[in-house]
Amino acid sequence: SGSRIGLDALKAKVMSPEDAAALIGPGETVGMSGFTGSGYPKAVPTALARRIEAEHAAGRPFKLRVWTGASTGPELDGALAKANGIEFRLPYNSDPIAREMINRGEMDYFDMHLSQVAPMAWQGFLGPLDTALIEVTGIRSDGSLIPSSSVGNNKTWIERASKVILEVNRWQNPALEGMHDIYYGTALPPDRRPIPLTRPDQRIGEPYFRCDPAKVVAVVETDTPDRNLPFDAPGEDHRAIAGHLLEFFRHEVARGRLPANLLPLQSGVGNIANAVMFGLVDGPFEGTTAFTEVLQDGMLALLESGRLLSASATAFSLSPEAAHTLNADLDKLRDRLVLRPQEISNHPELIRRLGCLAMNGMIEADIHGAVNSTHLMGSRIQNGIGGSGDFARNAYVSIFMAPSTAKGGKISTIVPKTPHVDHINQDVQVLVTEQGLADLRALSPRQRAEVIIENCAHPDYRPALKDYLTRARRDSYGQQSPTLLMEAFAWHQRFIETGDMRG
Ligand code: 0RQ
Repeated sequence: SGSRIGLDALKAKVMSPEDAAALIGPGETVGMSGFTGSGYPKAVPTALARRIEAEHAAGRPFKLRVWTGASTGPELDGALAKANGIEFRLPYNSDPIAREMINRGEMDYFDMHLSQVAPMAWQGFLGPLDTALIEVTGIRSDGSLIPSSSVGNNKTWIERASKVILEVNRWQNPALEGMHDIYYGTALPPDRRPIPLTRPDQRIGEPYFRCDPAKVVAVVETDTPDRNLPFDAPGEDHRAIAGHLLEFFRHEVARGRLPANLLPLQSGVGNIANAVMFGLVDGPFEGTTAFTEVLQDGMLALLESGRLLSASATAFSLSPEAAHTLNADLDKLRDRLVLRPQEISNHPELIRRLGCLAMNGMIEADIHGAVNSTHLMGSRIQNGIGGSGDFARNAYVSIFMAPSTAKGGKISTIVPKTPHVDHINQDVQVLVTEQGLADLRALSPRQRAEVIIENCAHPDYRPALKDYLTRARRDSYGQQSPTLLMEAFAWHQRFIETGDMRG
């Protein structure tokens, strides 16, 4: 295959991953590409991890500050975390090695809203950005860059960094060219203007990243697939959750509260969100659209079925089989797909304007409808808030879902009070478990408690929740959100002590 580097000045900068890694010094802040396992640099981070290990073995400190789009892959977060080479990281992470280090207190993790990363970088208080390390599909003759399988924060990293290192990945499908929409109209206050997007499939920017070739210090050629982790096959619980949600949408359409083709869908990360999209393939809704952050297997199936007309996202997050399907069908599907910077895919202004139906997974919810998306037992990070906050606060309907129990029934995901809150009750309008759906819109906290326990809690935990609520309604200091402070977290403490919330 021919070279994907169309500019001679940059062909001259092709080098090995080791030589490129040598251009990054200890203490640097590196802005990496990568979003939910796609489009992340694969060769230079691995070489960098080897270099860091060698430096550490020689007794020399070497740590980086790492900024990304969202989660990456084992060659990036995994390798650098294993080398103990990350001092500070933002935002969303799902790498298991990095997760363990964060939970041991050995790595600082700033778990922020994904839409806010780029604007905060521009506001300046995240500090200077030394290096942008970005995977691309190709380099054009004018030096502009063909983005890869995710866009993330790449536009911002390329603009803000003092130097740029590019990985040109031949594995990425050349048909990706033209699918991206890079919007260059954002600014800081007082110069902000409305973002002119009124339909999910609309293009408002350019298909390429602008990049000053003089800033590019290294180009590395790779031929390596994205991480592409498989999803769990949808289980009984997942199918039940999808069923309740479809019933809810049908009901809302029948009541005239949603159009027959629904509103732009947002589907979160993980197995449940994926299963719900598969559920929509068999549902009655035609002519739907998606304005979302990641495009998982289920949404690809929905596109292939023709029920989803178009999808706007910032990244693919596919299993190996689905990545294969996408690559085979990309010529057919590319006009119906747009990949945008995460600042745009997750923009509160656009989510509110379009009226997204936000469907996100959760760790747990409490009886008043506050949701925890991130922390186990109040203190251990699982992944991060990701885009769930961007969508939940601004959606037309904000939905959270999970099986009613975790860890084989030892944990109830409906609890008296969640010890960590990502989404306050005002940002949670519908809760769904395999037991049923609770429509919380226009309910007071006391009314919510009854509906959530009745519709969503597992029968094994329902009596204990009812008992708690009865006593809270008798003994609580106030009756707006009845709570027994000394008992509220006892379920979590019991799990920590005995491995079972039931004791
Ligand atoms: O742990 O893997 O050790 O078995 O959490 O749980 O059931 O596989 O659920 O894959 O749908 O992920 C909230 C994590 C759900 C995800 C979360 C344990 C459970 C398992 C995963 P194991 P499941 P899913 C836009 C939207 C935040 C970001 C977001 C997430 C593991 O959806 O990261 O929404 N969301 N972004 O056993 C203890 C509980 C538990 C529990 C589950 N109550 N207590 N452990 N688990 N519930 C997209 C982006 O932002 C990129």
